[in-house]
Amino acid sequence: MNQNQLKQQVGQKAAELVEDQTIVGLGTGSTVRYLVEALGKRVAEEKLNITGVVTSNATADLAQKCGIKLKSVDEVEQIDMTIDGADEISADFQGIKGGGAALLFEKIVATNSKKNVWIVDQSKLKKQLGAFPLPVEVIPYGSQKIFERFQQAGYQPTFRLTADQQKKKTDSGNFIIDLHLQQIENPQALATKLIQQVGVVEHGLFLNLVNTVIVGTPTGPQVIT
Ligand code: ABF
Repeated sequence: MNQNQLKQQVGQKAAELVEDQTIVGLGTGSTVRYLVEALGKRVAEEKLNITGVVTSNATADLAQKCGIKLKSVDEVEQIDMTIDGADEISADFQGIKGGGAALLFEKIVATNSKKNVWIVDQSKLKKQLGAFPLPVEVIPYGSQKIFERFQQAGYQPTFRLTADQQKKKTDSGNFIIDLHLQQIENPQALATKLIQQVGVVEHGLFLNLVNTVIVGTPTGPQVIT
């Protein structure tokens, strides 16, 4: 099975977990695309009655196309379950997210959810975090100063760029600086250090947040809780 088939496998498996009359956080990325399409099918065919809370403009557009009712995170009491992708998951269920530049809204939705489920293909499972560049969302004003401080700290920073080599803007109009750390010995310590930097809005270390991981494998989806 290729990577897309594994993504489809877990997206469809996660859609089966969604209960009627619930509020579902919908993440961002190509794996979540399969989830949203599968949920749209259930809404149309089974009359599944759910409300989606999105984490990016891209997911909002897709969910609307799939006929899923949407509300903002501030319009719901609490989210029953959020299903999202991830870029890396360590053996102790810590994660790096933000490859899709949606980490801020993803973390807002995740921290307002009763339960978080990540859907990934096997390639995302790592012993330790860090091989995937860690995204850090920064406000534009003063971002060059933050970038230089990250350089001095040895974090090997790069600004996330668009196809035409402009600094990419997130849905909130911020920049992303990716830190090429290779390995992160102490994610909690790094998370604390990053968030203390004035001008840093949020980072892609998702720690102690996920409850269930669904992993796509050639023998079928593995649900790990
Ligand atoms: C999103 O899922 C992002 O945080 C992360 O980058 C992405 C993984 O993307 P994909 O499913 O396309 O591999 O939550």
